[in-house]
Amino acid sequence: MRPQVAPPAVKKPPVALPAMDILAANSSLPDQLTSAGHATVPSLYTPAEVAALLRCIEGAPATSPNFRRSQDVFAIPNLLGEVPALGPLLATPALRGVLGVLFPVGCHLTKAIYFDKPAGSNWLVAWHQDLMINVASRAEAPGFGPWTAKAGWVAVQPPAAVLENTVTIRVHLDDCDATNGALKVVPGSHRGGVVPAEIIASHTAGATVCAVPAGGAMLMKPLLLHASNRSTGARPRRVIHLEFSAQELPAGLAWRERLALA
Ligand SMILES: O=C(O)CCC(=O)C(=O)O
Repeated sequence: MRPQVAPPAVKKPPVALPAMDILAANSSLPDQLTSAGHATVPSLYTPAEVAALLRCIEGAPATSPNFRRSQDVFAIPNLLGEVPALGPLLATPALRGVLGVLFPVGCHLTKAIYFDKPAGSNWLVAWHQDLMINVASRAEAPGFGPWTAKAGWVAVQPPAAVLENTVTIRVHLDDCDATNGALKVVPGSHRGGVVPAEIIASHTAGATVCAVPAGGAMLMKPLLLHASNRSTGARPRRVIHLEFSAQELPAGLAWRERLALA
């Protein structure tokens, strides 16, 4: 009798969730964002999708003056303008599903930045809220201001309603915890509106660290107080920071990076 040989084990690739399951798995996100101002989606991208995102970023010619590279920081603002091939890789059914839950009437991308916190770097971010939006050019509109303009970039603080309508999705490309610069947040702090800079330090009791696995995403409202420590470990911390909104700007103002990704 011929010996029975077990067939080689086949490692199945992670299966994408059907649309109904994405909806069910993420149905509590709007409530979490309303109450705590942040939430975690532990597996938004599969390992293969993360690898493809990293290949795309690493393969981009780093000649643009917009790429900010130093020993401590590597950041690419206007990420999808600089590396357009990332758009289709990011717009998976899972991301579209989450956006559908967050913005049932549709939304657009308003900002995209790639951040690396290289191992051993000294980069940290002090407590702050994300108050500014990037616009194509300056135009006076009620409730918009103050303005800043730097190196061809025009930014403005919009009325709180615009910020309240925005959700940031930080896609983590590495496992991230307190040792490699995970974001710290003050849960619920977005509900207090804009906190004057001089009293932010007195509002950080109750801060929590948002650890996120590679392929996961951390979601937050821009008015949430947040910060990040320098990395103390040897692991990188690569993040794609995406901001989405359903908000249209008043006549004369336009989002600088507006893109229909969803
Ligand atoms: O990625 C970080 O560590 C901080 C980024 C941040 O605070 C921001 O983009 O507003």
